[in-house]
Amino acid sequence: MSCLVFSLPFKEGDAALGNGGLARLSACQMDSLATLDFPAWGYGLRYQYGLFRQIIVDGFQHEQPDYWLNFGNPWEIERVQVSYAVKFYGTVEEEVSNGSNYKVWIPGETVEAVAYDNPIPGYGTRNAINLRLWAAKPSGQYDLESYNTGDYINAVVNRQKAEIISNVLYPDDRSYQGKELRLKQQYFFVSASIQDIIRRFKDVHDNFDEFTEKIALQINDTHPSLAIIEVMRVLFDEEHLGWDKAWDIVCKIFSFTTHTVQPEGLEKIPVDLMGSLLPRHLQIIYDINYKFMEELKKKFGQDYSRHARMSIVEEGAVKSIRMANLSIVCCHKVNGVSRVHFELLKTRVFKDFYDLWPLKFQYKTNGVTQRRWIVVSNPSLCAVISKWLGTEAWVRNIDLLAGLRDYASDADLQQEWRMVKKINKMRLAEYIETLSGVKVSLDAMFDVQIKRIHEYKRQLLNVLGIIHRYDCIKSMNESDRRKVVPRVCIIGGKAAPGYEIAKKIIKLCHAVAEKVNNDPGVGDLLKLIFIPDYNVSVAELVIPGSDLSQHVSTAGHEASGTGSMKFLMNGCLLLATADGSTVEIIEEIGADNMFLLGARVSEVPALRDQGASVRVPLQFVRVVRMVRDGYFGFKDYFESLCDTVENGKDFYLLGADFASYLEAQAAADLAFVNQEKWTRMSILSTSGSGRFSSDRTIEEYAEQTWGIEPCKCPF
Ligand code: DL6
Repeated sequence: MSCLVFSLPFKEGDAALGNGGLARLSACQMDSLATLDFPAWGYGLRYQYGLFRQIIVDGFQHEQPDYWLNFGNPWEIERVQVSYAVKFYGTVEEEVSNGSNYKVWIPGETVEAVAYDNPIPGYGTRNAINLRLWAAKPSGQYDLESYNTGDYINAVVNRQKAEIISNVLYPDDRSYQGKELRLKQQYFFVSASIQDIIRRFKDVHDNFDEFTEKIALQINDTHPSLAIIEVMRVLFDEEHLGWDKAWDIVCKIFSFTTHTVQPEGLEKIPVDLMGSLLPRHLQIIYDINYKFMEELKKKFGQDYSRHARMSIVEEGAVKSIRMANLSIVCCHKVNGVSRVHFELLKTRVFKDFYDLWPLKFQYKTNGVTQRRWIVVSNPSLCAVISKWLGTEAWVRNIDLLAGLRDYASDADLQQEWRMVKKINKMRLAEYIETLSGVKVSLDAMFDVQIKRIHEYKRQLLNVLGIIHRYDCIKSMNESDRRKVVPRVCIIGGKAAPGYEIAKKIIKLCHAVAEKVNNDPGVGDLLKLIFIPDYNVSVAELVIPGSDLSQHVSTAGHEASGTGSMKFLMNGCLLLATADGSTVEIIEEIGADNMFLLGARVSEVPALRDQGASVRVPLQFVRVVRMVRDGYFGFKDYFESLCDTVENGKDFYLLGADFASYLEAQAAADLAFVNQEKWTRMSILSTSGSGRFSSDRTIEEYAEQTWGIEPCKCPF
C-alpha cells in the first residue's frame, strides 16, 4: 500500500486590505470581540487590490499591484442574495406625502454592493462573528438607457466602471486629497452597511423604538463618518420619523474613535464634490451645522472665531466639510487611542470641543491580540509560557501573564527563554539569507524597526545612528572592536507611493547597507538589512526573532502605536520615545526594563521654537555630512533628504534627540552583554504586556461606549 503525501505549493498571502496600524488594530479587535462572546459585526470593503506589494530595485521602492484574489479566497462566503443598490449623483426633489413635505433623492447612478462574509471564530468559544466586506458590481439597471438606445459598447464600458469602486485601496490614509473615487468608496461602504443593518433590524422589529437599544455603531476614524448622515437621511427622508426623533437616534447610536494626532491630518471633503456626488447628504450636513451653530451662539455668544473653528463647514479657498467636526457633533463618545493621545485631543486637536462637551471625550488605549501575536506567531514561546504558568488560560485571560514575573530570575526559565529566542532568530536569519544573501550571526543583537516609513516615525534617525556606529567601528583599534556588541539592524516598511522623502529614506537604507555589509573590516559587528514588502506575515516572522525594537517617533506624533505591543508580548526590549502608548508601557514594565530616549511631548514645542539654534551634537552633523558628501553614493539624490534635518528645518527633531538616541543605544549594548539581566528584562516585558491586549480594549468599549454584554453562543 502506498501513501501519497501532498505538500501545498503555497499558502494564501495576506489580504492587506488596510494601510497599517489602523486596519490591523481592527483585525485584533475582531478577534477579541469573537473570543469574548460579544455580539458584533465588522464591515469593510472587499478591495480587489489591497495595499501595493513593495519590490526593491537597486535600492529604490517600486509598487506592484497585489491581486490577492488571484487564486480565490477560501475563507469567504459570497452572499449573492445579500446585495443593495447604492446611489450616487443626481438631484433632490420635494415630495408631499400625508400632508408633509419630504425630500426625495433622484440618483444619477446606481451601483450594486454584494456581500462577502468572512467568519471570525473566537478562541475557546463557539462564538463566531462576521466580517462583511462589500464588492461593487454593476447594477441591473445600470445605464439601461444606453442599451435601449443601442449604444452597446458604451453601456458595457460603463458597467465596468461600477466595479472600479471596490478595486483598489488608497495607499495613504494620511493625506486626504479631494479624490472623488475615495469619497465614492466611503459612501459605497457606508450605504451598503447601513442598509444591511437597518434591514437586519427590520427583519425582527416593526418600528424603530428599540433601535438605540439594539444598535451601537463605532466609527473607526472619519473614513466611515458619512454613515451618520446616511442614517439621518434614511430615518428622516425614507422612514419619515421626523428630524428630532431621527437626530436623537443618531446621537445615541454613533461613537467615534480618532486615530490621528495632527490637525492637518484630519479629513476634509470639498463641498463641491460632496454636493455633486451626494447632494442630499450635503443638505443634511448643512442643516445639522446650522442647528449646531445656533447652539454655539447660545453658549458662547458672538465669539465668531470660535464658531469658525468648530463649524462642520470650513470656509476658505476650497470650502470643505470637516469630517472630524461632523463626527464629534453627532457622536455620543469621542475616543482617543492612548492617554497621551487623549491629552493632545483635549488640549490641542479638539480643544474647543472638549471645552464644550468634556464628558464626551474618553480614551481606550489600543491593544493587540495575544492569540495572533504570541500563540500563532511564536508557538515556542507560547509553550514555555504555558509550562511555567501551569495553564493555557492566559490565551483568553492575559492578566495571568503577570505570573511570569515571579520566575523572571529563574535560571531554568531563563535558559528556556533564550532557547526560544534562538530558534526564532534562526528562522529569521534563514529568511534574511534567502532574501538578501547576507549571512547574519545569531550572537548579534537583532535590532528591528518595522512599520510604515514616515518622517515622524524617524527611520532616518535609526539609519543615521547606524552610520554613526559604522563610523565608530571603522575608527576603532582591534582591542576596542572586540568590545563591540555585534548588531543586525533590520528595517522594513512601505512608503506611500507619492511620498518622496520616505522613498529616499528607503534608498538610504539600501545605500548604507551596501557599504556596511560589504566592508570586510566590519564583518559581523554590523549588518543592515532592509526587509522588503513588510506585512503581517513578515511581522509574524520578524517580531519573535528580534531582541530590540525601535519606536522612536517624535513625541506627540504617534497616537498610540501597536507594533510596540507585539514586540513587548514577544519579550523583545523596546528602545522608544515617551510617545503614544509607550508612556503606559513604561508604567507597566518600568523604565528600567526598556531604553528610553528623546524629548517629551511637553518639550517638543519649545525645541521647535528654537529652530536653527537648537543644540545638535557634532556626531549628528558628521553623519549627515557623510550622506551629503556622497559617502554612500547618490550625493544629489540625498541632498533634499539631508535638507529636512538641517538648517533649522528639522521639524521632527532628529538632531535634538540624537545624543539621547545614542545614549539609549549604548545602554542597550551594555545590557545585552549581561545575558541574565537581558533575559530578565525580556521576561518582565512579556509578563507586563497584559494591559496591551485588545481583550482589555474591547471590554472597555463594551462597557463604557457601547453598553453591550457578552452573549454566549447557545449551541
Ligand atoms: O490606532 C491605531 C493606529 C495608531 O496605533 C497609530 O499611532 C496611528 O498613527 C494610526 N492612525 C492612522 C491614521 N490614519 N488614518 N486615518 O493610521 O492608528
